[in-house]
Amino acid sequence: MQELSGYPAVGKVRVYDIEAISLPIVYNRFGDHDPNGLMYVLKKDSQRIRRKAKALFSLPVPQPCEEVQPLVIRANVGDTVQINFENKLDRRASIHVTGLSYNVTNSDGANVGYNPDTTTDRFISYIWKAEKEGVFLFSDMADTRGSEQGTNVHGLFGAIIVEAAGSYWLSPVTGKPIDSGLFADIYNPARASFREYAVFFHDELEILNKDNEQPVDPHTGLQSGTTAISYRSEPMRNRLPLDHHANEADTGEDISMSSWAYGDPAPPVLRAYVGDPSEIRLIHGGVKETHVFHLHNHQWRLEGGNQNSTIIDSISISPQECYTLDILYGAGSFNKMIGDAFFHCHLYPHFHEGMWTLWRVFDRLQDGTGVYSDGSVIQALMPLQPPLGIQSPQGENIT
Ligand SMILES: [Cu+2]
Repeated sequence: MQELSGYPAVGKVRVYDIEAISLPIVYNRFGDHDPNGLMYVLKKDSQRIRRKAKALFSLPVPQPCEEVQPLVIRANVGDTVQINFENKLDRRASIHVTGLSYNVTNSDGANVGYNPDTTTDRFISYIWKAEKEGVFLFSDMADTRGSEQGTNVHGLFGAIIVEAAGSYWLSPVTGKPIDSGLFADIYNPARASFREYAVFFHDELEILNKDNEQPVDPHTGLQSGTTAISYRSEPMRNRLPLDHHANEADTGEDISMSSWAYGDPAPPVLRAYVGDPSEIRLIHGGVKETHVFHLHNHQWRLEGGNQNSTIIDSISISPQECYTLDILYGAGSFNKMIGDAFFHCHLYPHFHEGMWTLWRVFDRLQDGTGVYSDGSVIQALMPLQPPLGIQSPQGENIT
C-alpha cells in the first residue's frame, strides 16, 4: 500500500554557473558608492551587468545599477544543487553555504584543518542537497576577515531559497520564469501562491560619497556610517539637504520617509496587491552587528505555521542568520492597508544611516502604463494566480 503521508520529493539536479566579480557598487542616487564592490552573479549575466554598472558609475553623480543585487537562487526540497564556481577575482574565493547538506571534503568552500582546500583562485564545483524549506546564506570563506581588506563588507554573499517540492518561480514584473532575483512569485500545485521577498541586511560598509570622500552628517559635521539593505542605502544625511524648509526639519517618519516628498528610497521596494500571501526571506549578510528588523502594520508568528507561537512585528537578527517571515493576512495585513509600510532596522543610528525601505501595497492593477505623481512609470506587477498544476504558464514541465 502506498505511504500517502510520505509523498516522495522527486528532486532534480539544478546547475548554477556562478562567478565572483569585482565592480563598483553604487548604493543610492546620491552617488554613495563602494569602488571596490564584490558580488556573486550568474555567469550568463556577468558581463552585461558589469558593463552597465561601470557606465552608471562613470556618470557625474554615480548611479545605482538595478541588476547589481545580492544573488538569490532557488531550488526545491529534494533537489541536488550543483554550483560551478568561477573566481574572476585576483584573490582566492569560494562559496560556502550555511544550513544545506554537503560533503565537507569537496563542497565546503573553506580551507579548514586537514580537510582539502575547497577555496579556489580559478574554478571549482560544489554539490549541495536541498533537504528542507527555508532560506540559506552563502558567502566567501576564503577570506573571513570583517575588515575592509576582507570580502564581506564589499558584498560577497548571497542566498539560496529552498521551496516546497514541486514549486516554480516567476518574475513578479513579467510573469516569466526567472533563474535568480531578490523577488519572485512562488507557485506550487499543492499550495497557495505567494510573493517572496529576499531582504539582506548588511552593515559597516566602506562607502565614499559622489566626491569620493567619507560621507559627513550635515547636522553634526561628523563622519557618517552607512548601513544597507540588499546593496542599497538611503541615509538621512542625503535627504535632509533636499528639505525646502530647513528650519522646519521633517523629522517625523510620515514625511522624512515619504516617497511623495523625496522619491523612493534606494533599497528595493517590496510590492504586492492587498491581501497577497507574502513571505519575507530575511538574511543577515554582514559579519559585524546584530540588527532588529521591524515592519510596520504587519505581523508574523515567531514560528511560522505554529498557531500557538507568539505574534511579533520585530525580530533580532545576528550576522549570518536567516529567517522566513510568513506575514499574517498577507500584504496590507488584517486591516487591508494600502500604500507604503516602512520596514527598517530598529536601532536608530542604523535606520538613520540608511537601513530602511518600503513595502508598497496596491489596491488596483498595475500593468506598466500607470505613473506616479512625479511622472515616473509604475512598474507592472503581475497578479498572483492560482497554481496551474504541473506546467508553468510557459508550458514547461515542473518537477
Ligand atoms: Cu541595525
